Amino acid sequence: MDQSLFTYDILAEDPATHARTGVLHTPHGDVPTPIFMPVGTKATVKGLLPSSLEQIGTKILLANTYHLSMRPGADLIAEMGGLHDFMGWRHPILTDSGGFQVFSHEEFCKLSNDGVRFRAVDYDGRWVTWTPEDNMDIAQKLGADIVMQLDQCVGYPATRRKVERSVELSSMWAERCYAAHTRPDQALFGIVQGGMHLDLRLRSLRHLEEIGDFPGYGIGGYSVGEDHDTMFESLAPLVSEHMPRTKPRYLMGVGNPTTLVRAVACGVDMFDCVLPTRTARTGSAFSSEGRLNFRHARFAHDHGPLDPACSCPTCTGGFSRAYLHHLVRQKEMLGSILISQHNIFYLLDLMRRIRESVAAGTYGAFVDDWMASPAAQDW
Ligand code: PRF
Ligand code: ZN
Repeated sequence: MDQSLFTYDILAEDPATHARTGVLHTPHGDVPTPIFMPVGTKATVKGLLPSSLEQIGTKILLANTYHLSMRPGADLIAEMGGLHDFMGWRHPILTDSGGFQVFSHEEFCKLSNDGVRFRAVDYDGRWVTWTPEDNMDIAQKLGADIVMQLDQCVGYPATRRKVERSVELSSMWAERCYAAHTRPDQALFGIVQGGMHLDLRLRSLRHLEEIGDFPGYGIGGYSVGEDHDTMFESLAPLVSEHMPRTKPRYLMGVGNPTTLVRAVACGVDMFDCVLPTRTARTGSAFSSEGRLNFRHARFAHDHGPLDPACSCPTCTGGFSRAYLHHLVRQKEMLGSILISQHNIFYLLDLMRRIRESVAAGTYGAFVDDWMASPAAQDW
């Protein structure tokens, strides 16, 4: 299919690392890369207005096919003019297939070559059957700019046999998604699986390249219980040596700041994660000083802003740490809102600084400085 609406221009490549910076063109606007995509699973980034998301620099949002197909349903969203109109977001949107959510309840999930049968445990518990064609039908009704193939993600640790089977299934499903996908104003990305086994990852990638000309590739099956070094052992060679240079590469479900910095150095272009919003709702904030939890009594009398190094509306809006502590302790929704706003800004601003550094050819030094800073702690 003609996907000429989705060209990817690489603007600069860093000389010392595999990082690159570029622009992904979509029907709802351009996305600069590397980019972080805030997660709006149910067609809302919890607690944030679209205008706030714009204000803090969001370029593209992520939503989820599984959740939206359960409620309010893909037909209803199509009737309302598609996801952009429905949620009042005029900029690019990516929808994940929902495979990941389905498999997170493994005991209620039956796989076959033909697709997946699962219990919608987050909703009314009914059994749902999805073929790859069903999944593409939903994705095309929702109408996001970018949609992901149906895939199987396995946790860690897993037997090699199980990972191998997930690669086989995901490849079969990729082929059927590719054939079923017809919207020319929407890009379909394939997803590379293969767990921590580089040879299985390469097999998965080769299958996708044989199927056709995907305009971009997801990298699934990481951040599923392994430690970071285990992840980078296969991720680094996969991305820097084997994935096609001219296509965007999207590392799915990864969003802790240090992992972003390291993955960009391998050549990853896109990320999403619930971490900034989910942890905000427990009072946890990213900061230049590392992780801060506003439940902690040490903030009770603190006049300062959340992060003096941050220029987001929370940090420049006159809200003291003492006030944030009070809101979090009282479970006031404004606490979640203010910290979510800050956490998303923090990642978006980090990505902006990364893009500038890659464009300047100084990303090697950026990574070294980051790793030596208090912000580099693990989440
Ligand atoms: N597949 C899909 N979505 C995902 C993942 C995956 O493997 C992950 C794994 N980190 C997050 N989201 N379709
Ligand atoms: Zn801030």
